[in-house]
Amino acid sequence: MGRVDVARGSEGIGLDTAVWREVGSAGALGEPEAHPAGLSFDRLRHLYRLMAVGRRIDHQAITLTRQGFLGVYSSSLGQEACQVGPVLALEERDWLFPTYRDMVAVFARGVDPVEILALYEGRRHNGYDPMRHRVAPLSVPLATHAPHAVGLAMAARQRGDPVVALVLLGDGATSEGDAHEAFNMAGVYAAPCVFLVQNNQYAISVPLRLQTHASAIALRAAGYGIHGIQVDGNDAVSVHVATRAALARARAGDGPSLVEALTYRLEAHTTADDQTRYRSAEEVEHWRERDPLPRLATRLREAGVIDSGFSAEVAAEAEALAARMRSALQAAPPPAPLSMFDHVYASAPDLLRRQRAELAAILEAERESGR
Ligand SMILES: Cc1ncc(C[n+]2csc(CCOP(=O)(O)OP(=O)(O)O)c2C)c(N)n1
Ligand SMILES: [Mg+2]
Repeated sequence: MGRVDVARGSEGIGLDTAVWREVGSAGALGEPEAHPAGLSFDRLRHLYRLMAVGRRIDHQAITLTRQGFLGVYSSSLGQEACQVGPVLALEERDWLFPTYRDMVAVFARGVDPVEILALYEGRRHNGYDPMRHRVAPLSVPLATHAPHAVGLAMAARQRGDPVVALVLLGDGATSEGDAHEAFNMAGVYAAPCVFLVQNNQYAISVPLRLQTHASAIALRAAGYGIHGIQVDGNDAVSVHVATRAALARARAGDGPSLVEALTYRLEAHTTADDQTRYRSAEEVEHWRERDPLPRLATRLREAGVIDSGFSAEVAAEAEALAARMRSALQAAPPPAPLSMFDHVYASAPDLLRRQRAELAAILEAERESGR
């Protein structure tokens, strides 16, 4: 198990308080500090609703993969607070840069899960319109979307457009050169970016201790001269409010932040992974007890924010969406083979044009021979 102690958060303090640690000017993590959350009951209910529905559609995606309707899927079970909390802190004009792990985050941004899953279906490179939702395509190459986000944020700034880019990336992705380049460039140019690292303690089978010898990923912020925060990523209120503060800082021109959200993925890396080969059932159980969804639900119920009627309403909404995913994905016709060449280049290079022509000729010959 990782060396981190995640069991902090604002539990026991109240829903009107968020807790996080900041990297101080001496380059060390400070003590956990409490901040006013300022969330209305409606906002808290919205947070819970998206997390609960997100969990249901995540599970549906796993089932659809087992049934052969998706090629592969990477679940975010247990990471719902990190997925929904930060996204709810975005303004409409902001941009989100997600990874393959972040279907629930993109759903929280308002994108139809059927469109999000087009990537896993292997049907299209990307199923939704990035410009319409201000959500970049799900990045499968680790951290390559981080420099893109910095570029977008810098461009927006030059145009006087108050846009902030929120980049989601994993603990393993922070070992990539692209992450370093993005953190550094964002720091130098005070780009309005927030890098939210979902530290789920594994990069596939590789535990955090083999990714970094540092005691926390947030500490890296000091080396780039940017703001660093470490927050309990299983505490939805804290991760939402901490990201909101980082976004406000970026929007005010005070530069980027690196937010490390401590969490745990309760499912295997993807549907193609066997997690029993690298971690124990006891370890997973330990984290299941810290599951962010029941944790939030209990607090909301105790505070009178939600009741059984509301939970039933959310469950029905989740079931309806899962049913729509099933019918849409099961009924979808196979993609036109030539569409794989679309949207790769603005103007295709010769080699790709030749490959396309070759495939078109093969398809035509097959059609003529009636195969
Ligand atoms: C540039 C690059 N190298 C390797 C891979 C293969 N790969 C896919 S996911 C993964 C682990 C990533 O771990 P982390 O960043 O912690 O994200 P998580 O999957 O835990 O959400 C690796 C190595 C890749 N997708 N891209
Ligand atoms: Mg990870």
